[in-house]
Amino acid sequence: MEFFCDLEVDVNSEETFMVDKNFVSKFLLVFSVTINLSTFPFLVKILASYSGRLCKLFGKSKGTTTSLKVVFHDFPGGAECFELMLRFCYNFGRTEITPSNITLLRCAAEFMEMKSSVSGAGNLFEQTEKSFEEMRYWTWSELLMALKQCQGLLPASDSSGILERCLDSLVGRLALASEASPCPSTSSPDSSGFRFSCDTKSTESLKTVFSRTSWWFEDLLFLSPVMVEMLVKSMVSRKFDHAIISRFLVYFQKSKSCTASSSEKCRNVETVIDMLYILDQSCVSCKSLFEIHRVALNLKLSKSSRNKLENMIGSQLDQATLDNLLVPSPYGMNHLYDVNLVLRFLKVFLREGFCHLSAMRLNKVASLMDLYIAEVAPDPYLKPLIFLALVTALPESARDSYDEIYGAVDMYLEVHSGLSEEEKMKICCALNHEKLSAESCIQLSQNPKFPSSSAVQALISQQFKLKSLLHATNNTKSCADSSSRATEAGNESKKDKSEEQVVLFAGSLDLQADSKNLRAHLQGMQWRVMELEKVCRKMQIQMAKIMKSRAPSQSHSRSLPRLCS
Ligand SMILES: *[C@@H]1O[C@H](CO)[C@@H](O)[C@H](O)[C@H]1NC(C)=O
Ligand SMILES: *[C@@H]1O[C@H](CO)[C@@H](O)[C@H](O)[C@H]1NC(C)=O
Ligand SMILES: CC(=O)N[C@H]1CO[C@H](CO)[C@@H](O)[C@@H]1O
Repeated sequence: MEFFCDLEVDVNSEETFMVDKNFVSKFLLVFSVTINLSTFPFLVKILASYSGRLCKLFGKSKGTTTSLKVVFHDFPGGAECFELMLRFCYNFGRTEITPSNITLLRCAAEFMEMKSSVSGAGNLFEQTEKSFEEMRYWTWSELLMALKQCQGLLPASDSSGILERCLDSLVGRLALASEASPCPSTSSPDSSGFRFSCDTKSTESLKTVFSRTSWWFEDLLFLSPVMVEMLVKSMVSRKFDHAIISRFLVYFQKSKSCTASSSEKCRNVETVIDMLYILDQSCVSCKSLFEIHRVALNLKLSKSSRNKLENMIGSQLDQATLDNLLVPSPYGMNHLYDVNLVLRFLKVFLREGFCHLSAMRLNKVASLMDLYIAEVAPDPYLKPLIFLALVTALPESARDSYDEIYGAVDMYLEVHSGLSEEEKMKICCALNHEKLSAESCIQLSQNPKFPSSSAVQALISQQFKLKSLLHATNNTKSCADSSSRATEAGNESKKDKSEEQVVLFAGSLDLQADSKNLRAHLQGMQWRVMELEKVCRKMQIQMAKIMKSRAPSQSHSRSLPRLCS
């Protein structure tokens, strides 16, 4: 049967293939040119003999039309891939499948249903399958090329499983490389069996390790955010070193940010954040997180990614620096720095619970907050409640000294002179007076910006501190007197002096006095407090000496005063 018709195949509205009779011999594709085709049945037969899909289509229209148009909307890989598939057919299934076209052919084979039930043993699907078995012999660049094609063939490459195979192969090679002889270009003798992981931070070899483990970063910059996500998930499931993954993600984000449009940047940053979030957080550098945070300030990130980023930063707030925290306020807020952000960081940091946080980490954050509070205190727009929230965010045990806070409160009261007495009181209550040094206490007691009750509190606590210190010293002394008189006969006179002063101190304090007279009273007392501080310091030194001299026999010298009393 012979009839004239055109075979027109519209592939994804990209290109229209008009097939002419010369095509059979020349493998020529003519685009958008209509040529009558006398040998159509022959072409139909060839194509249909390989493709189940076309077979079904042509079968339906058999003999009834003179012009046939097939429209594919979602042909994987588009025109290029369709052409490869045609070549395979017109070459009667004899073709070489290489890493450069295997993924395209495989996707085409699946789409066109080119399987054994249609064309027997030589079908395209099985031929690609055989070639995939050779994957482990592919070179690195062949693998990269295949991966690149997979990216272009999404989502077909994902649903067919070839993307997963390529990623698996890639991650397998990287894991092998980072474990055994890492960088292909370096052949240092010490490289065998070397393994870098986040908890072995050998300072000396960090640089070489970095170049050894990061040689592939550049090669994978072509990945789209979706592919990065798949790669990282594959790495994580294969227990790939999280420190390296983390560095790759940061590198990826940085490298992409210079060229990308704002919406691309946003997607890149979101992906990087989401992936960093699934890693072991001890492998994610706080510095990098802040860098990402800075980039993200100008982007409209999703709420979920923003929260994740803040959570990651908050949980390692002890690694942050003052500069990191001085983030400008978001548009529309009138205070200078984004204080609410820092409060959110703190909330995350403390979420672990005080008992699970080491004192060292807590102290570090407290010192950082002292610096931060001092920095934001002069901001005239900073509301008392927010300032108070900053000061009270950490438990009192986090700070050994409240001197810095005293300085910040002083500054805050200076700038915000219009505060009500009640507001002032609230802020001053946040000061732990017992943890103020003598100097700060004295300054506070003379400071007209502070409510007088705060001044009283400062001095009472100072007095209390001295008393207990003197008490302890007295006990130690009496103990020393009775048990080791011989070793310190020469220091006797000094102790007598200090005892005199204790008496003086105890006799002159009457803090219940009327608060009008108080300031004058307190000022007069000031020098005595200073003197007593000096004495105390001397006594402490002496005490330490006594303890030392008795150290061999006393294993727990700290409880010495109590033992003797
Ligand atoms: C696949 O690529 C190889 C090498 O580039 C080529 O020889 C072969 O013909 C290609 N296969 C098809 C079906 O086009
Ligand atoms: C010091 O110790 C003696 C007894 O050793 C005691 O009588 C005296 O009250 C103590 N003084 C103080 C200030 O605790
Ligand atoms: C501060 C002081 O005078 N210390 C002396 C206490 O007594 C011992 C033993 O006599 C001396 O060695 C110290 O110098």
